[in-house]
Amino acid sequence: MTSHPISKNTFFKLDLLLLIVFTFSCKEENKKKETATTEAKEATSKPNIVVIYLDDLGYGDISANGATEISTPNIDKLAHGGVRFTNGYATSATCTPSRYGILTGVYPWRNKDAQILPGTAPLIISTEQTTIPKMLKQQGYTTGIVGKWHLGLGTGHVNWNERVSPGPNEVGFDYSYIMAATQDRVPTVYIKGGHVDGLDPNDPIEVDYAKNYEGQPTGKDNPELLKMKWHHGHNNSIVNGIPRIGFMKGGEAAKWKDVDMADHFLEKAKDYVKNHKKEPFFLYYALQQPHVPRTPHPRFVGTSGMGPRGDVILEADWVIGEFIKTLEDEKILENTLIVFTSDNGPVLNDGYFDDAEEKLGSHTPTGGLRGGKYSLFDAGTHVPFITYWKGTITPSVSDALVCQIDLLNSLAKLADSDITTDDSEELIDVLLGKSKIGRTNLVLEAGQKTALRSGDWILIPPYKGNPINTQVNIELGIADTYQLYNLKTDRKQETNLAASNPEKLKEMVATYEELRGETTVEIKELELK
Ligand code: NG6
Ligand code: CA
Repeated sequence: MTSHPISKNTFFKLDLLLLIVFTFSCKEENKKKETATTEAKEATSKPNIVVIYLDDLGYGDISANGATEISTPNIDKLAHGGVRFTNGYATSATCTPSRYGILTGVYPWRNKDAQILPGTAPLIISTEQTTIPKMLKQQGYTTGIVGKWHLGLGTGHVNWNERVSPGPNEVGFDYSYIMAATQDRVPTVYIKGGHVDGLDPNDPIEVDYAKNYEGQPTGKDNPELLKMKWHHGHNNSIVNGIPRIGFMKGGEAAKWKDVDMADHFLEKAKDYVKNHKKEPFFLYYALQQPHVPRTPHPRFVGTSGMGPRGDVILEADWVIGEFIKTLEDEKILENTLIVFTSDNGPVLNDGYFDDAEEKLGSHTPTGGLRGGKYSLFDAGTHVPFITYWKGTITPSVSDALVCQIDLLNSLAKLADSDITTDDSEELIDVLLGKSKIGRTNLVLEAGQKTALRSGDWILIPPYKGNPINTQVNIELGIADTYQLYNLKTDRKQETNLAASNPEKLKEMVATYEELRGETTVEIKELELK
């Protein structure tokens, strides 16, 4: 039987077809591979960058840093999957200067206006100045802020019923959804792209920090209206039963609900991620916890057993978990560098009766460091500091000295920008866990007084003033003589070595003087010796 000629031909044709299909699919495959490599290349050269910034969270407030009385599993996941810094610093012991430092890469003590601001203060970042979002924008990033601002708005008198500017949008943020100052300061409204969100034009807002509006109740005169009692300060306008700092009238429909703030900001942060997942983005997500007034959502009330301060830390931890889940769901977690830190150290009673002291138990928000918020002692500025980048950062613990002010030069390096500031140090390898050589020197600030950390040593120059802020019950680090501590051997700053180690003192004073550019009388005396 001879084979059928047609069938032979058909086989031949089939072979050819298969070959063509194979070659084509190989080419397609290669093309796919090529695109994947380019994408991967782009992914590592331009990762999304998220800064998660807590407000008044202490070094010891997270279980990753040793807290045993409170559990923060979501923050711990970042810490255990990334670099957990044991010597990470904010520039300052209060909010406004630290926020100035982290965003501009400039020491806040260089700007006399970088002090805790009222809600009516003008913007303290110059629109000409370098900022992280501005630098990243030049590198093709889209930039956003969600949460606490507290760097001033406008140029003088603000009309809250018109677009408020300059503000975050004028210093580099494409998108902004903020609270102007703090949760305890008026105006108690959210501001979106400069406009008060949900404002009824028939109910205009007025804000004044000097005098009340006629007929408006205050915390001081109307204690019967209060759901939360004030301890010191915080006795002006009442919003949601909470007395605030400053006076405010109108804007009823726009007023925030304190207990919903965490969910509200989370929604905005999640939306931001979803809307920008296809472009490299920078998100500065500034949570309000655990700053006063501490107002956990009812879901979290009583969950910590430590009163509202513990409850809002758990709430913040949950929020962070939800936020990370969003990055995961959108499949961009592996292409996102997350920096987690806090603007300053912890405080218990910061002006309201909220059981923070009474229900603390054996929890130590400072993690055993001395002082707290407002203090030149270490707990004022030595804060939780974590970097996380799934698949890129190898988990480790780093003792390197790093400061939030270093983000500017470091992120510039990461994003291939040559923009830098003099005060910021380029430490991207340290932040990514590839090097453990951090800064040598860092000038720390509290209430516009400064100290020096150099290696393991801390120098606090002599200052006049009360050594303790009795209202918040925190030692400020103020003394009329030099203080010199070695953090390595004396983490609690209990032993002042200034008298016993004059050599080190002299060296530290010289470094401090050089960095600060000023000479105190006492320093001159030292030089004469
Ligand atoms: C203080 C407030 C304090 C807090 C702080 C700012 C009083 C008596 N105390 O002036 O409650 O709001 O300012 O905190 O008003 S920060 O974290 O934003 O710097
Ligand atoms: Ca703060």
